[in-house]
Formats: sequence, structure tokens, C-alpha cells
Amino acid sequence: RSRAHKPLSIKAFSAPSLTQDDLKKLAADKAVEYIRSGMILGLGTGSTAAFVVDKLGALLKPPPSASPSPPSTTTPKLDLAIDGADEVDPNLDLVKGRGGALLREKMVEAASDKFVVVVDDSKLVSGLGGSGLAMPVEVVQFCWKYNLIRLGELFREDSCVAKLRLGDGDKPYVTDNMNYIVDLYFEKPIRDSEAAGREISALEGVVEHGLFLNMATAVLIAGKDGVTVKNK
Ligand code: ABF
Repeated sequence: RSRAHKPLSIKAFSAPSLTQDDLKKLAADKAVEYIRSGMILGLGTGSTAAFVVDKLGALLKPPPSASPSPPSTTTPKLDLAIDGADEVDPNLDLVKGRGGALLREKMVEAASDKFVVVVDDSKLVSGLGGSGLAMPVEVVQFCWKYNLIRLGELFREDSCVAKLRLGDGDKPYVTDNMNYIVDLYFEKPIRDSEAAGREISALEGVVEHGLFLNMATAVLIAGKDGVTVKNK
């Protein structure tokens, strides 16, 4: 028996690999380069956006009292929004809102001159819905079952499954705006996300959906080789 057959410990010689949190931090560090003095910012929710807030806090002395919040009525326009995403397709269209804040996020990002998205490369998909994870639709509580059924019917050909999102104690999850969320699970990417967005919005009782189309001005994608910037 020769010791030569023992596998070499390759790990001992390779650089430590980056964790997903390391990648999120890389993207967040790059995002703060877009911030200029005097700007009014919209900062989103989620763990990647939280790294942006941390970085900003570390750079500014004293730290700002930044929190993810919508523009107030006195500040209807923002200069820059920075937020994460759940999926990014090759056109830089997004799925967002798995964290449940899609309506406010969409309002903040629509009200911003620029919208910079921060993601790690696990969020890249060939087409929206392609991750197999939830694409959220916020609906009013009153007719949620109607919306659940209609949303399932709308995407029947895409083998879509529509489920009411549950929260604590298996009670329906309630959004910041006191609505429910119906999560759509697609087997394959959505064929025409523009049409899908229009059809979902046309349903009575739908408040907002998680397709964020033509909204991102830049997407910062962190991978093992650093941050790639994609501009719209
Ligand atoms: C927000 O945070 C949401 O739109 C999205 O659901 C989530 C992404 O979170 P993370 O950065 O933790 O993956 O951007």
C-alpha cells in the first residue's frame, strides 16, 4: 500500500473561497460609489441592501439614520435607489419582493432617477421565474381566493402553482400595506414577462407584482472574480 494514492489536500493550497455574504458585501461596497454628497437616497430591504447601509454607516461620521423607507410626501423624488433582487435576467429585468416589501420597493425605485441593483451571481437567471422560487403578487385581503385562482389560471400553460404566502403560526402573511401575497412558482421561465406583468396588473384586487421591468439603471453582480457592472 503506497501513500502516493492518498488524495492531496487541495484545499490547503487554494485561496479561501468567498461566501455568499462576502459576495453581497463586494456588491454593496461597489454600490456606495454611486452615492454623491447631497443626494436623496432610497435604500431597500434584504440582506444585500443591509450591507449597503452598513457600508454607508461606516463611511459617514457621524453615521446617518438611514432605514429602508419610502419617499415621504415632502420628498416625492429621489436621486438614487439601491436595492437587492431575487432574480436578474439578461435584460436586467428583475423579480423582487420575496421579502414581502414589493409595493414599497417598486414605489421607491419608480420615484428614483437611478436604480442600482446589488446581487451576487446566484441571482442570475436566463428568464424571470426561472429560479423556481416565488414570484410574489400582492393582493387585497378581501378577495385573495379569487386572485389565487385567477393567477393560477392565467399561467396554467406555464405549469404555474399559485400559493397564499403564510407567516407566523401559519396565518396569512400580511404586508406593510395590510395586504396578502400570492406566490407564483413557475416550472420554466415566464415566456413574455411584459405581457405577464400587464395581465397580472389587470386582475381586480391585485395591488402589485414582483416583476420589476425596465426599472434598473445598473446591476452590480458580485462573483468569485469580483463585481461586474451591467448598465441598462
Ligand atoms: C429585496 O430584498 C427584495 O426585493 C428581495 O426580495 C430581497 C433580496 O434579498 P437578499 O439581498 O437578502 O437576497 O431586495
